[in-house]
Amino acid sequence: MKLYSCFNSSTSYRVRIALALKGIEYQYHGVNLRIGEQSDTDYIAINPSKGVPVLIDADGSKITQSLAILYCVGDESTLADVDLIPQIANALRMGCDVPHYPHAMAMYQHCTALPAFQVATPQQQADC
Ligand SMILES: N[C@@H](CCC(=O)N[C@@H](CS)C(=O)NCC(=O)O)C(=O)O
Repeated sequence: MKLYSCFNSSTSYRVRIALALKGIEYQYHGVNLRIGEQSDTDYIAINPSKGVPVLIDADGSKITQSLAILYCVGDESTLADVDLIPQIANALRMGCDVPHYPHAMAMYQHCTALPAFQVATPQQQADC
């Protein structure tokens, strides 16, 4: 299985969390959105929409929408957290007043202490 991902893409981050929660191993392919690698001819052949993430299965099946990937690999009970954690991480990174929302912060702190969430963070990716 291959995952095309950008380390600081929230849609990639949610897929990395879901794959880690399920213990699914994959080859990581970084796509640097900052320098426009999503528009390289080779990458457009993989995803004509010029975005990440893309998951390609061993049989060549390809999914180019993060929510569809979550649906295929996911567990309904974790989908909300998997979606929300990257959004909270971005909000914190951008200096938003997330601590004003104690339930969201509690969920963030609980989830980010779990190994599957930790291996998926932007800082842990090869292209960071
Ligand atoms: N609906 C898509 C949206 C994916 C998306 O917006 N990806 C962003 C990164 S978070 C992207 O690849 N942007 C390309 C660009 O900035 O040119 C999904 O959920 O997978």
